[in-house]
Amino acid sequence: MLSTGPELRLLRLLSCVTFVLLFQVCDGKRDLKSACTTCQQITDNFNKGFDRTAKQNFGGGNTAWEERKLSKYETSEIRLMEIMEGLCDSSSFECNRMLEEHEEHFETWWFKRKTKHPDLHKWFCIDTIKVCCPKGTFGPDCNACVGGSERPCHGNGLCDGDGTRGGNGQCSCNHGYKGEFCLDCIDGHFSEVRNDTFSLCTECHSSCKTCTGATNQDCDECKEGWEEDDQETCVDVNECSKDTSPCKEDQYCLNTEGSYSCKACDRVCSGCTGAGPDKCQACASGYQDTEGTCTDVDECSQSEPVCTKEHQECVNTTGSYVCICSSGFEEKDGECIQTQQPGEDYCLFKDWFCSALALLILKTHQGHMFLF
Ligand SMILES: *[C@@H]1O[C@H](CO)[C@@H](O)[C@H](O)[C@H]1NC(C)=O
Ligand SMILES: *[C@H]1O[C@@H](CO)[C@H](O)[C@@H](O)[C@@H]1NC(C)=O
Repeated sequence: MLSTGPELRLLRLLSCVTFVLLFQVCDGKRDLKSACTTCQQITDNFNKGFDRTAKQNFGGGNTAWEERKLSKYETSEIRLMEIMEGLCDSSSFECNRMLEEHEEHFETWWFKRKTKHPDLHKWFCIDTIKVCCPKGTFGPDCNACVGGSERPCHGNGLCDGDGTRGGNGQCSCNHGYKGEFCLDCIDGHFSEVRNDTFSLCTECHSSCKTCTGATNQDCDECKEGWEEDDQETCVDVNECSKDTSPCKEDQYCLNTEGSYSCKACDRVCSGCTGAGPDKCQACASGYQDTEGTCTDVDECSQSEPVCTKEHQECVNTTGSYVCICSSGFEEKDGECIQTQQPGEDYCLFKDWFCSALALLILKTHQGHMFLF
């Protein structure tokens, strides 16, 4: 026997590797799904083209001759070609490849199958080239989705691979539902209606963690930030009314439904009970209480002077004050000294100039003395 087995297998492996590189078709699932999407686009575009060419060629008031010509066009190769031109975007590689590969099927359908199989998607994508499955089914053999093909996932989720030759038929449930069949309710939802094939989950009241009905009296357990009152109803906890505030010293507490927030006090306050300069517990330094509101203190007009050095002046600022030197004085080493007049600069220069000149004369004399 010739060893065709291993050779064939090697050949198949090689061609598969080539395909992976060229088209990535060996990596099954995703591409099986996308092949169906591509096919669906093609048949959708075919139907659009079919409608377009129909409108184009009905003018109204046709003569018998024109009508004969039209009815001929309706089923003509020319019309088919016109429709075929609009099936793929020139940029869509997948689409053009599929079309090229199966072009003859369109002619077959157009001339021979159209009347018996009017649904092109079903005839072409599902039954002929087998890249799609009927709705509610999935995978190579078009098996029913979890929950059945009539209402996959019992109408509460998406079936993986639904309508394609790919996927595994498992459900990913819509929000509110869980479980293999999407019949169970997630926490925070309760079951309003439920039997073997139907389930309706509705969101609990915002105060409930789990519940049996829609109001805050139907909670099994209160959510964090809510507590049961004596009627077993979940009511908001006022975090701000507790003995110790949950907020920092320079913040006030604001209660909200199921929670609270901390807001910064006005800057004129040292601690506060709310927003604004009139909600201070005490005034910040540099501010004083005037009729229940904290206002800026003018430190400069206090009986006890705050800027005490000689030639110093006080300037009031918001929340504080600064000491500056009076005009004609400037700050030097923490003291206010008199600003120098322009004339004195020259005087200084003159002194230096004279000393230098004197030194030069002396040196010259020494030179002479050395020379002689
Ligand atoms: C389940 O409930 C739905 C909705 O109420 C109903 O239409 C359906 O007939 C019920 N099925 C069974 C098996 O009871
Ligand atoms: C400082 O003084 C007080 C009191 O007279 C005023 O109300 C402030 O507006 C003032 N602050 C500044 C920056 O001038």
